Amino acid sequence: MKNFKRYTVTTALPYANGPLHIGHIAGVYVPADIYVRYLRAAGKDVLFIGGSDEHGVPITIKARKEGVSPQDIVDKYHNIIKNTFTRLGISFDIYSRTSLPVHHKTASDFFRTLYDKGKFIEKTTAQYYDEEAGQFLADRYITGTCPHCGNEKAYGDQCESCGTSLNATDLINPRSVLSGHPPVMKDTKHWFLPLDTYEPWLRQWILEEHKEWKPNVYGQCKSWLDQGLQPRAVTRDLDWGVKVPLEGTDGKVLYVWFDAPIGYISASKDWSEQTGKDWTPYWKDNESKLVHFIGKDNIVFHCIIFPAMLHAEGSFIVPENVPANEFLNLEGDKISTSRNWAVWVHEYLDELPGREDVLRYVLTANAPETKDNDFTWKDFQARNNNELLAIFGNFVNRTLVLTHKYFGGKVPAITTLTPEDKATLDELAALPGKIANHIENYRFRDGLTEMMNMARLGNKYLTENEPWKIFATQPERVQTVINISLQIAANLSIVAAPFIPFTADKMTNMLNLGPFTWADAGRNNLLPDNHPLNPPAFLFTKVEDDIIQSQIDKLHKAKAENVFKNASVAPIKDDITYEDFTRLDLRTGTIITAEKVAKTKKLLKLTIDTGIDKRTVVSGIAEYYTPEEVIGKQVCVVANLAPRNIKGVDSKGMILMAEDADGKLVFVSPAVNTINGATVK
Ligand code: B3M
Ligand code: ZN
Repeated sequence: MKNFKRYTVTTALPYANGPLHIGHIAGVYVPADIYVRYLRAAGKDVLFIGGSDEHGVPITIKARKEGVSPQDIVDKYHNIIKNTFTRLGISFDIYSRTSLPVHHKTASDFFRTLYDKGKFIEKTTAQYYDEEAGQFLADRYITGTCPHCGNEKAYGDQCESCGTSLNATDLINPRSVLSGHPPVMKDTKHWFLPLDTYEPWLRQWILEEHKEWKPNVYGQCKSWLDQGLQPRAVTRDLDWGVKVPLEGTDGKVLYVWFDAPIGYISASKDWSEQTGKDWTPYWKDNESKLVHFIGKDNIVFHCIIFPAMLHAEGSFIVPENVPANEFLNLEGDKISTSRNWAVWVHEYLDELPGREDVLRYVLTANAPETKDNDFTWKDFQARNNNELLAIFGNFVNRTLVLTHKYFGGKVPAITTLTPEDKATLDELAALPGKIANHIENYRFRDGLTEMMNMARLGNKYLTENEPWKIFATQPERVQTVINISLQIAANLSIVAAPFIPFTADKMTNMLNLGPFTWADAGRNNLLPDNHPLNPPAFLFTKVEDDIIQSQIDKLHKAKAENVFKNASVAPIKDDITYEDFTRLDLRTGTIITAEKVAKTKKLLKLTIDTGIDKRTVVSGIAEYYTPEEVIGKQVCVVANLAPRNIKGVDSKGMILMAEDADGKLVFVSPAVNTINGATVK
C-alpha cells in the first residue's frame, strides 16, 4: 500500500436542521474518528475535517414552518451538533460551516473557475413559478394530487403515499406550498455539469484503479456508470445558498450538493485562518491521501460528482478511498427523525453521563460496515456489562488493585518467565499489527474485536495464574504475573485509544505514564521496574435494567407523542361554492373483495358494493392494510369520480381516507353501519 506524507480525512457535513442521532454517529463519525486517532498515534500528519451543511431546501422549509430565518435554524443546530461531537470525543481539527464567508467565496470561485473553463452547459427550462410569492418553486414547494394513487398531498419530487418518484409536472392540480395557489410555468436558465463527459475518466479511475474500494461502494459506482451519466444541474432558483457568481442571476444559488463538498476545502481554509498552517498540500499534493467518510446515500456525490468537479477544476487531488457505511436501524425499525424514532446523541450524553465510550464501543461493534445493522438497548446493556465491564474493566482493575496490594503501587520486576508467559507475550506482540491492519482497511469492527482480544488475553492470563492465591507462598512468581499483566494493560491503553479514548485517557492517568505512540504497542517493557502507579479507578459501571427500560419506554413514548406534535396539516384549498360541492356524489359502500395490485407496494384493488352497483376502485392503502383486513368494511366513496386507469386497473371512484399525523391512512366511515348507497351530505 502506498505510503502517504499526509492524510486529509473528511466526514459528511450534517445538515444543520436537526440534532445528531446514533445513525449518523455509527455510520460516519465514530469510524472516521477511530481512523484519525490511530493515524495520529502512528505519527501521521492528519487534517480531520467536519462542518455543518447549512444550505438546501429542507432548511428553508423548516425555517418557514417555524417562522424564523434559515440563518436562525442553522445557527441553532450548528451549535448543538458541534457541541455534541465535542462531547463524544470526535476529534476534528476543524468543525466549520457552509454559511461562512470563506465557504461562499471558495464555492463561488470554484464555480467561476469551471464556468470560465467552459465546463458547464447552459440550459433554459420551464419551471413552476409562484407569481404571488415571486419565486420559482423547488420540488418540495409544490404539492398536488398523485396521478398514481390520488394522494392529494404528494410533493413535486415524490408521493409519500404510494412511494412513486414524481416530476412536479406530473402532479394533478399542483399548488404552491408558499401561496396555496396554482403555480405557472416560467422559463429559467440553469448551469449543468456534463457528467457524461467524465464517464471514461471515472470508469478508469474507479473501476480500474480502485477495485479495493468496499464492495457496497464499488458496486453502487459501477451501477451508476453502467446506467450512463447525465448532465447534472449545479444551480437552483432559491434565495438561500451560495449566490451564482454571474451577471443576471439574482434569485439563483449553487445547488446544495455542488457547494457542500466544496465545504471540505473551505473548512480547510478556515483551519488555516485559525492555525496559520497551510491547507493547500492537503488538497493539492499527490502525496496526500484524501478519504471521505459518508453514509451510503452520499456515495454518488462523493465518488462520481465531487471527483468529476475536482477533476474538471484540475488542481485538486481526488479521493483515495470512500469507505461508506450502510444504515443503522433502531430496535428493528428504520431511524426516522420525522417519526422521532431515534436516539438523539445529545440526549444520550445528558441521560447517561460518563458513558461516551460505551456508545462509541457499541456503535463500533454493531457498525453497519457492509450491511444495515440494528441497535437495541438490550444489546447495549449486554456489551457494557459482559464485555467492557466484565472483561476490559475487570482485567485492568484487578491488575492495578493487586499492584497496590502487594507491591505498594510500584511495578514489580520480572523474576523468571515460564513458556506460558512467553506465549502470552508473543500473543501480545502480534495484536497491535492486526488492529492496525484492520483500521487501515476501514474494518473497525474487526479492529475492535482484536482490541478486546488483548483485554481477554490479560484477563485469561490473570485468571489462570491466580496471583491472589499464591502470593503468600510464591511472591516472586506473583511479581512476574503482575508485571506482565501491567505491560498488557499499558499496551491496552494504546490500542484502545482510537476506539474508546476517554477510557484510554483514564488508563494513562492510572498508569502514570504515556500517552504512548502506536510504535510502542506490542512491547513488553512499557512500564519500567519500580515505576509508581496512580490509584485505580473504575473504568466502567454496570448498566442496570431500569436504565435500559426507561430508554425503551422513552423511545416508544416519543414516537406516540410525535404522532400529533409534528402533524403537518395541508393548507386549506381555495373556496368552492355550494354548487361546486353538490356536484360531488358521496355514498356509503362496503368493500366486498380486495387484492394487491401486481408490481406495486401501496395499491389494493377493491370491489365495492355501493348499493347501486358493484365497482372496482384502486386505493393506495396496501402499506397500512392487508386485503383480508378491509373486506366487509363500510366506507365513503366518491361515486361520480371519472374512471381512471391506475397501474393497469380501471378504477371508478375513490374511497375517503384520512392521513393521520404519523402518515398512516385511516378510513373515513359512518360512525355506525348503514345501508350501502346512502348519500353523504
Ligand atoms: N449534508 C447530509 C447527508 O446527506 C449532507 C452531506 C453533505 S457532505 C458534503 O447525510
Ligand atoms: Zn401516490
